Amino acid sequence: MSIKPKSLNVALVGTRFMGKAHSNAWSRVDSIFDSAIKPVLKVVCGRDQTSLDSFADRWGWRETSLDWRATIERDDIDIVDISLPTHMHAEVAIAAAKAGKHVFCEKPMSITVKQAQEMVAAVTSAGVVNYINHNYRRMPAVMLAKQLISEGKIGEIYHWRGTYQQDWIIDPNFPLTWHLQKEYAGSGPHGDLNSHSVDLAHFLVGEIDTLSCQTARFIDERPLPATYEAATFTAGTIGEQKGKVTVEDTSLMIVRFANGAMGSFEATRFAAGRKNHNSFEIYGSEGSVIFDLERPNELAFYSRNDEPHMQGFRTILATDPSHPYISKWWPPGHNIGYEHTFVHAVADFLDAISKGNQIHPNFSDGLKTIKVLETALKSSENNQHLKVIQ
Ligand code: SOE
Repeated sequence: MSIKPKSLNVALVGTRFMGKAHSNAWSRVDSIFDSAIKPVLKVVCGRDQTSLDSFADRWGWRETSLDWRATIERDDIDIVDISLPTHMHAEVAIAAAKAGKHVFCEKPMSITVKQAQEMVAAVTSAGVVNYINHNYRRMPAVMLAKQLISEGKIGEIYHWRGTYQQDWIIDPNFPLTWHLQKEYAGSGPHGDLNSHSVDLAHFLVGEIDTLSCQTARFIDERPLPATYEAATFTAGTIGEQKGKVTVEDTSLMIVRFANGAMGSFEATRFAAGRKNHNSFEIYGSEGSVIFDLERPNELAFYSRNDEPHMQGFRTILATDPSHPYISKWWPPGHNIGYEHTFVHAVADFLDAISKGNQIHPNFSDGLKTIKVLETALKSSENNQHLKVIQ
């Protein structure tokens, strides 16, 4: 007789783009992965009852609540999923940890290092599983890059080149949403996109020791939003009034890793034609790997140890059952994509709970990323080359 998996009740806080991506993952993970824990989509929390009811109906959340604090305190809630704008992450995560709930939190972790340190202290004191959703680690092609690096296939790493380019706010009439206001987002593409690249660099190359950063803003004022549909990044009707943009529009960062490698990070939302172009190149003494989210199932690999007449970048299609997660999905060549990385993350999160393990990146990993990002903003403000905050 098969043992029925234990079930845990999830409370989701936030119903925009990430609330949608997370709901999709929580609702699919049990069908795809044989997790020892079955997540129950118990309560979704939001600010407007009508849209909450529609969201809950669409995604199968059993209850709705306009009060996230009361929901977190409920004895029948086991996991809190934070899919909110960045400025709310710390308050909700700390409340969830203090209530003894496991915490699945969107990136970037927080607006400040201080907030991130308080989040780490709360989850450490509570002994709960905690995770920051830098989902791109869980693309099989990225996991393959990690495997090749760990196997020594590219040798000692000399260079990291990370770029994360989008173009969804290049229109001056895109409204002044929370993403463009420092008090809500902390920063612009630097926190939103470079946080992903820094996490990947930490995962694949190592810790960052010193850095220099420059940021720039291209559009200083934007129309105030009347309505805004986060899921499609499409500005709804805009108001007559204008407001000041208080974050950067682009960030360029040069770093020295603790292991001696050099790195560059570019984040922008003004690269026309780049919709979600997260890519990295890693060059080592024995070879190189290149990942490009516009071709998410592929990893380019070059080995100096191939016979000279055979040397050249090869494209590995990371859809073989030997590649992470693939055996749970489809036969070779039946590609996977962006949404699957969220399913992988919730599967590993549930696995960590069932085994009493940690999942990475956890809040301590996230704190390291926030330290790099905050140091970079200081570097940009003071035009200095700085050592990353310890
Ligand atoms: C917007 O830039 C955004 O939604 C990021 O916030 C996500 O982390 C990224 O995965 C896609 O683009």
